[in-house]
Amino acid sequence: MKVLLISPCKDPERKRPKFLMMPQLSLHILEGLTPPEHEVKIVEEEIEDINLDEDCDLVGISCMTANAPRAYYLAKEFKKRGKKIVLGGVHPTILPDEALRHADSVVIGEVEGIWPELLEDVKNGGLKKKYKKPYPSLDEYIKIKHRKDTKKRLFNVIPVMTTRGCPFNCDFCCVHDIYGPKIRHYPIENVVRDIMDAEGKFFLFLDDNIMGDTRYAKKLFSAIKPLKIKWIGQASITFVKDIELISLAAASGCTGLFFGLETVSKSQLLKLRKSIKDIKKIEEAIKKIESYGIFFHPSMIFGFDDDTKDVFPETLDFLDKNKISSVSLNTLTPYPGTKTYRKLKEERRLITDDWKYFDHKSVVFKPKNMSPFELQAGRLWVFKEFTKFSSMLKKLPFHLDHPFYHLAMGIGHKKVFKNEFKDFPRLASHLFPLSDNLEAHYEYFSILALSLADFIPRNDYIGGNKV
Ligand code: B12
Repeated sequence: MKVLLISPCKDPERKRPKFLMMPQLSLHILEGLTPPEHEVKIVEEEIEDINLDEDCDLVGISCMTANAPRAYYLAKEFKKRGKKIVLGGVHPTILPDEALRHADSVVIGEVEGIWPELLEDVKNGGLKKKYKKPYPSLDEYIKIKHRKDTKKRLFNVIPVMTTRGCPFNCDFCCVHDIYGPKIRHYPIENVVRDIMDAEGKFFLFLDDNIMGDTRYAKKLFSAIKPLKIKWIGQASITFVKDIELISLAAASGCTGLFFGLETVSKSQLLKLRKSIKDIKKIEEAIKKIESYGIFFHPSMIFGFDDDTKDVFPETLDFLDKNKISSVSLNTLTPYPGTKTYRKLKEERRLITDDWKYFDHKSVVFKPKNMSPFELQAGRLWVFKEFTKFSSMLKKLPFHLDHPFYHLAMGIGHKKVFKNEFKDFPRLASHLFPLSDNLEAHYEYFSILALSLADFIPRNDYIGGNKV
């Protein structure tokens, strides 16, 4: 059989630059699990076009919520051409019945232990509607082919996984439900083998928290140290409390970590399930992490119920004060399957159910203490201020150990900001009844939004404290 595996982009009209796109891992795992009698082709739509008339028997499409509408469109087109369709990934796992309306079959959750059986079923004409095998063992070594193609993207970074599952159950996150509350590990020898097989130098651990199980993490870092690689990943800020762990991470080549910091609002921090809830302690943790040569990348969320418009200048002051070079700025997004989604739905605060807006940039609900438009514009205002050249240069003396990385990050962020600035009316079009006309006047609306957000009383703040 010929199997076509697709990762759809959110909007084919607005693809991101190829070099900024992180390579896929899930479809390469599917390819690795495919028995040799079948032929596999992988298409990542962010970087290449999809041929709807591709010669194939089965089309497998992976999607998150934001690109689900595009996945459903592609499913419809391939179905019209007589292909069998199977959908998998985060969104079909959360809403399998919705996904089934667009496909012949849905894989709920992880695909290990399912894929060869599913292919047999297609071959024998017995494809089932749903496949589910919760929390499979990760012991089998799956050889990832074609690492060479993926190496050419995003600083040549190669994606690798070492664990799945998350014990935390944050209100706005679906990972706990998808991968389970228990952390499951890949055998360390398989991770080492995967890294060696990839023949690369720079790796990204996709784990939600690479330090989630400290005993495993310590063993892993000791095992990869001799490989002399550089790596980045995601972690919880608690790990700074364990000096042995932080030293081992740094010695094994860790150069940067992504932290879900979420907010600098004192009252909101107390409500979140966070290990460090005090801003001063967070600032000390940042200094400690950086003292080990590890770059600190926080991810912030705007729009919690405790957030007022003050959250925008407060966040910017925090980023300035701590000389942060790179950051993810998100609006709170109530993903289906999360407590946040259920709460906002119950309170009738959702303003759209069009999944394409569920991307952390658009606002899809009514915030408590500001209008949806103020939330959307306020986030963009922080992004604008953060990416000013003057801000980048002011922080440069504090990044003399990695000056090029600091500047490259700054320039990359500026490019993303410019794209989002242009895209603002589309991202906000669902907030206005005249949405059809907005596209034509996007420049005008972007300027309006930014100047509106400029009313935020930034001068009232010094170092994050109102004076
Ligand atoms: C890496 C990553 C990214 C990368 C993706 C790189 C890439 N090219 O794949 C980047 C940075 C681009 C990214 C972007 C975004 N991401 Co992201 N991302 C992740 C992360 C950390 C890991 C995903 C991953 O690769 N896992 C490893 C693979 C092996 O696991 P998997 O994808 O789940 O695949 C398994 C199964 O789902 C299944 N499967 C998957 N696909 C298919 C397909 C078929 C046919 C079958 C049968 C099975 C199957 O088999 C796989 C193996 O078991 C997850 C967190 C997480 N734990 O999942 C968040 C996560 C998936 N992302 C999320 C979000 C919100 C986003 C963004 C909207 C964020 C933003 N601010 O823009 C964008 C959306 C991009 C888009 N496409 O529109 C959310 C998704 C929530 C949701 N309901 O959609 C997650 C869950 C994070 C979170 N904690 O909320 N992301």
